[in-house]
Order: sequence, then structure tokens, then C-alpha cells
Amino acid sequence: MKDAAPQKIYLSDYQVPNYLVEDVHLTFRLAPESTRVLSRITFRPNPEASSKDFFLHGEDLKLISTKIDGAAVTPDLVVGGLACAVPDATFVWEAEVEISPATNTALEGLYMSNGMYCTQCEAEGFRKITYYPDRPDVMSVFTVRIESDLPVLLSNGNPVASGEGFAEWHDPWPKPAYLFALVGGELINHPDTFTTKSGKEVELNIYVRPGDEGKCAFGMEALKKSMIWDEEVYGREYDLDIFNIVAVDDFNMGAMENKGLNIFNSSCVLASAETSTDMNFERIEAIIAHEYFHNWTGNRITCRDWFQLCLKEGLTVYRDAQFTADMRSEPVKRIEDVIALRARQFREDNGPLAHPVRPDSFVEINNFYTATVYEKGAELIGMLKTLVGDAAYYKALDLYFDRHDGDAATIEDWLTVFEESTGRDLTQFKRWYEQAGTPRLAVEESYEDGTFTLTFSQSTPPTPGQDQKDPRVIPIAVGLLNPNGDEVVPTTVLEMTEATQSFRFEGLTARPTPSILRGFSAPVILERASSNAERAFLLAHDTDPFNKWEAGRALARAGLVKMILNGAAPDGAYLDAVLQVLRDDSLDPAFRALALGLPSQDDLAQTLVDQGHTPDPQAIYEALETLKMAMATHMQDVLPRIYAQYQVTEPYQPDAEQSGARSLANAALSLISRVDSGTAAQAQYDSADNMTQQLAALAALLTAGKGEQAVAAFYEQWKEDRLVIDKWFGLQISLADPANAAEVAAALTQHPDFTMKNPNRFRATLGALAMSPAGFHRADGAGYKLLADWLIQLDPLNPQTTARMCSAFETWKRYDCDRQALIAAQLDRILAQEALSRDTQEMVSRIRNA
Ligand code: 0A1
Ligand code: ZN
Repeated sequence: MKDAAPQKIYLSDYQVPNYLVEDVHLTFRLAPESTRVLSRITFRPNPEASSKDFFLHGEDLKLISTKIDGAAVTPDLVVGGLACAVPDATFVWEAEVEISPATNTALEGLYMSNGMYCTQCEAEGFRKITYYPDRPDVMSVFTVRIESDLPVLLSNGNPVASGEGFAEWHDPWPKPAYLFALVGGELINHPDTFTTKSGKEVELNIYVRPGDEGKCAFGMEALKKSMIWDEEVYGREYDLDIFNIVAVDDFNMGAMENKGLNIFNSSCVLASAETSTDMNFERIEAIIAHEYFHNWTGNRITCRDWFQLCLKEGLTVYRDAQFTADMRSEPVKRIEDVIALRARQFREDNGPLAHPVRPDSFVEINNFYTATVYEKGAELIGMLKTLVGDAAYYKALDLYFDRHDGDAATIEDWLTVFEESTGRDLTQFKRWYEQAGTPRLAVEESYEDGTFTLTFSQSTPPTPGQDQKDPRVIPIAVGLLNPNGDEVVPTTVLEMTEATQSFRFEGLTARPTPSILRGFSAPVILERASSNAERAFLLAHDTDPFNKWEAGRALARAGLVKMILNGAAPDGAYLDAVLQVLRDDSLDPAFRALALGLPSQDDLAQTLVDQGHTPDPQAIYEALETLKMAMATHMQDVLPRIYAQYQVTEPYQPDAEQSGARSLANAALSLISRVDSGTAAQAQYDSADNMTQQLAALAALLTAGKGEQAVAAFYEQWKEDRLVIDKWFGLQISLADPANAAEVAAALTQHPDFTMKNPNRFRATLGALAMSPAGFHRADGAGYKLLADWLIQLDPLNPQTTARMCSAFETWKRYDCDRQALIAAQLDRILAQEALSRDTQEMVSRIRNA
């Protein structure tokens, strides 16, 4: 039964559960279209509840029978579940239901992927498996029996028994239903072991489809590194005898932290040099760490309700970023993260989908697994750490783990731990969780008699449902440089608490150049009048790698804006400055590759809007192309030298050093290909023995207009490898001429390998179009129409993925009236669909009502 009228749920309506669960026994008799699920659940009235009503969530279930304390009962089937009269004492509930995993295309609950049974229960998928209080504050110990002839049968916790046609699992750690998992299939195991610091032996396994066993070794190493890191940095050990990871091809998100049985989108765990790029390796390492770290931040301490999602996600993203910084390069990771934060979270925060890190209402919780909850949530942890200092941060975390282990906690609990352990009042800091929108931070400067004064003013634009914003506490990391480029004041954290506030630096001998918001110490937009000369100075001299990179980016952006608006020529000062960086062999190659990168089309569109202009997507695209061509000619003498110097001759390793060298060489190749008709790219394509080199060469060939042959050869070589073919779909669209990107995408949807049932393939195709602004926003609306056509087709099959992809339209109010009208027509067409999912309905109407 499906909700007829979508209902808004409010944080302020939170009520404790009426019944608590003491234990759960589940038996699964697996069959593709008629799996039987038998549940035996011990319920106890919650002494803290004010109501005795008994309600269990349930969706898409065929109810076979129900009993209470062994006697048959007839519950009332109501929208979203069932209600029943129950004893006013502890009782045993038994139910048998039937479900159909083979026809479950939503990939939520129990479903099948390539003959394998698997589950996805976060956020509210368990209710599609059996009747249950499907809310995170109901925690219980689970015992699971799986009956099937399949050779591998897995669930959470430790294995307790297995035999011909069955396996039993017991998870001793009480958990909410969203962490339940089950897997059944013909899978191959990549095993290993780990000994925890207190000497406990843990069996580790990565289960994959036959044929993928050669792609597990890297993931296993990443898992062991994560386990050691969490012991060393946070003092957290693993707590079961076994830790299983399973790779599945059809999955809506990246991966899922189910207790002791993490389930991964295969794109986020399978890796080999031949089929994965350096970026893939880095991402896989981070996601394995992320899911593993959830064992403490999410599983041992979970969320009281879904409004508290950032409690586990913000903290776990922060932890995985720390891990990546430790494994690789801290500045490079920070720059990459800020690029992504601005591209996704600032964009979200600035449009109709803006919401607080802890939202106060939602219709469909699946729509709130957002960049704001995850990435801005992580920024808040970073700010908190900056404000209290490292030692106090780890002391507070120890108290958090101590006090809340086994709890379903709230943001209030989290902040109280910090208040108690540091003596700090965090009332103002809490606004970061409650107020949506990205604060603008304006700066004014004065210098007199050796005293330099910085005056900051903060303001946050209105966001949906929130017009008024109060000043937040903002940690602003600042350093000062002398005119000769020496640092006279090292990084100092200014703590801004007022709407407008001044900070003084005394005893200076000359007017300094400030380097503000070092390390991107707060997720704000810095509004500071700056000259190109000053930007070039900071790019050359700043000791803070983030701000050094930021100065180069600002210089590029300023030049591009002039090119777009006035048809100006590429800025010679920028070209010289970036050439200096490129030539400077004392700088990390990965950093130099990032410094060669340009602001994205989307970034430039927003910059133009902020300056009061209406962006023309095609003009933005052309300016970027012109600038890249100018870079290629301006640096013509140096690029081949860099390209040759940074070729890796040792056997392939996906580590920071090698991947840094490759990223610089390939950034050079991408520019070289604009002036050498693709000769160097073809040579690299022909000799490549790893995917990083092969894909970079293919991209360069496509850019040079010489990709046709390589595109065909690439398909022939990789047609059996679905993850590589995803790249093949995506690249052709993202590098197509914007004038026919929509046609390229449309043609690829007709390719025999296109299927909308696989979210990775759907995203590789339609997502690639949506993320290519000039092609997507083509003036005739072909891009909009194509995306809407496919979203309408996908929605009945997979609401979650459909809804997430609707965010392609979230920036629509930036554009001219004609484009706005074309987009509005597509949004209205989606909204007019009969039986539109609650997920998509909520997303599209929020966007439409902008
Ligand atoms: N908790 C997971 C992400 C996740 C969320 C929802 C899902 O289905 C709707 C699946 C995965 C994580 O943070 O990795
Ligand atoms: Zn997570």
C-alpha cells in the first residue's frame, strides 16, 4: 500500500516509541518471487511512552499470518503498516509475510541483482521486508536464519550455524532495523584476517561475483588500513569475529554500513590497475574507510531519528577525510574536498533545495542524503575541532563514545559532550546545524602605524522557509605576508561571533598582504575586493597550500568573467602566474595539476549570477575552451618537458606519489592535445597499460576531435567489463560538443548496453548530460526534454535514483526567461505524471516552487 497524500514529518513532533524490542528472530525462505519472511519479535511496552497504541511499519508485504503469544490475531492493515490490540506486558509477536525480491526494482528492502539476493534498509527499507517498528531509536539484538540452496548466505554479526541449505547468524550488538542486511548468492570470497590491538582475530572477507575476484586486493588493503587507523587515531576497535563486504552491481548509492556486513556498489569497491583510474582508487579507499568507520559513528552510536542523520554522516565523512589526508596528501585532499563542496553543497545551499544540516521537516527521508547533510555536516566537525583544538577534540570524542555507546543519540547529545568536556558554550555554534544557506563573509582592511585591521561582516541570504539568520561563530584562519613574500604572522584562528567584527594585528613594519580563510577554515563565501596583482602574489608566496591554490583559482575566475562578459582576451597575468607554478619543480605535482585546473562551467555560472548577470552556458563553455587553447600555446615550450618528466616508469601503484605524477602529466597532455592534433594522446592510448593512462588519452583524443577510432577500440576491449563501460558511456557525453551532447546521450540510451535498471549505467548516461552545463542547457531545450523523458520512465521503477537526479534542475532560476520556461514545462510534465513517487514528487515540487 502506498501513501496517498504525502505527509510532512517534523522534528518537533518526535515521540519516543510506544514499544521496545527485546529480541528479533527472522527466518528467510528465499525464492525470487515468493520469499517467505517469518519474524518472532519480543516487544515490551516503553515505560516512557504516553500511548499504548501498537503500530508496525510495513510496505509491499503480503501478510500470511500473525500471532501474539502463540495465538492467532487479526491486525488492522492501515496505510504504511498495521495496527493491533496487544497485551499491556511483554509479549511475543510472530508474523509470516511474502515478498518478491526479483521484481523489486526500487533496490530498497530485499531485492535481486544478477541472481544475487541483497538488501538495502537505510533509511526505511526494512518495512519492505517485514512488519516492524522501522525507526532508528528501536534497537535490538537480531538472530537470522536463511534457507536457500545458494552457496553463500550472509547476515549481520557472527555465524552461528550452517548446513545443507541454511545458515544462521547472530548479531550481539543491539541495532536499529536500518542496519539489517542479508546476502545470498553464488559469490567468490577474497579472504584475509586482522588482529585488533587487543589481540582479537577478525576474519575479513570481500565477496564478489565470479570474474571479479581479481579486483578485491586493493579494497582489502584499504579495509585493514582503516582498521588500524581507527585504533590509532580514535582508539576504536572492531567488535565482531567477522567483517564481510559484498559487491553488488545494482545499488542506489555508494555503499552501506550494515553491521558486520557492508554492502557496496561494485563501482565503490572493485579495483584493478587495468580497469580503475587513480581517482577510482582514491575514492574506493575513502568509501571503504567511511563504511568501516560507521561501525562506531553510526552503528555503536546511532541516530535517534532521521533528522539527526548528520550526527553519523557528518562525523563519518570528517573521519574518512582525515584518513585520506593521512594516507595521501593533506593539502591535495583539502583542495579536492573544497572543489566538491562548492560544486555540490554551495550549489544546493543557494537554491530551492537548501536545507539545514539538521533539517526540521521532510516528506521523504531518502531525499535528505545530501551534500548538505554529508559534506557541510563534515565541515561543522572540522570547525568544531578548529575552535576547541586537537587535544580537546579527541578528549570530547572519547567522552562521546563512552557516554553514548549503545545509544540512539541527537545533535544535542553531541554538542553537550563538547560543552562539558571543554567548558565552552556552543549555543551559537548550534546555529550551523539549524540555519540553511552559505554565509557571505565580507572583509575590509586598514593599515596605520604598524597596525593592520581586518573587519569582517557576515550575512546569510534567505533560504526556503528561513528568511532571518542570526550571526554564527566562524573560525577564520588568517596569516599575514610581508611585501617581500615572507610570512610575518603565521596562521592564527580568529573567532568571529558578531555580525561585524574587527581584529587587529600590531607591531608590523609594512602593510601586509592577508591570506584569509586558510585551509578553508569555514564553509563560507569570502567576499573580498582583491587585485590580480595581489592574487598573483599569493599564488607565488602563500605558505598555506589551500590559499595558494585558491589565489590561482580566483585569478582564473576573474579573467574568465571578463572573457565571458566583454569578450576580453585571456589574461596574460594569469597565464604567466600559472606557468610559474607549472615550472616550479619544488611543488607537489598533484598540487600543480590542481593549479592548472580551471573553475567549472557551473562555478562560473554562479559567479556571474553573484555579480548580477544572467549566465549564458554556451558563452561560458567557449570562454573555457579559448582559455585552455591560450594556456596550451602560452606554455607550449614547457608542457612537453613536464609531460615527459612526470611519466611513471615503475610498475603501476595507485599511491599518492604516482597518481600525483600522472595527474600532472595528464593535465599537460590534455593541453598539448589542443595543439598537436592528438599525436601525443594517440601514442599514450596505444601504449597505456592502466586505466588512468588509457582514459586520459581517450579524453584528450576526444577533445582533439580525434577520438572516433579509440572510442570504438575501447568498447571492443572492455565490453565485458560493466564498470569500464560506464566510463565509456559517460566520457562520450561529457566531452561531446555541447551542440550535440543531447543527441550523443540520446543515441547512447539506444545502445544495447544501456539499461535503466542499473543506476550506475543510468547515471553514467543521463547524469553525464545533466552535468555538462552547455550541452544540458542548450537553448532549444533538447537536454531538458531528454532528461525529463528518462526520469519519467525511471520513476515507477526506481524512485530514489530518479529523485536524486532531479537536482539537475535545481539551478534553473539562474537562467534566462526562455530557458526557465523550458525547464518549468519539463518540471510540470514530471509533476503531471500519474502515480509519481513520493520521492520525485517532493523533489520536483520543491524545485518548481523556487
Ligand atoms: N549510509 C550510507 C549511505 C546510504 C544511504 C541510503 C541508502 O539507501 C537509501 C544507501 C546508502 C553511507 O553513508 O555510506
Ligand atoms: Zn555514511
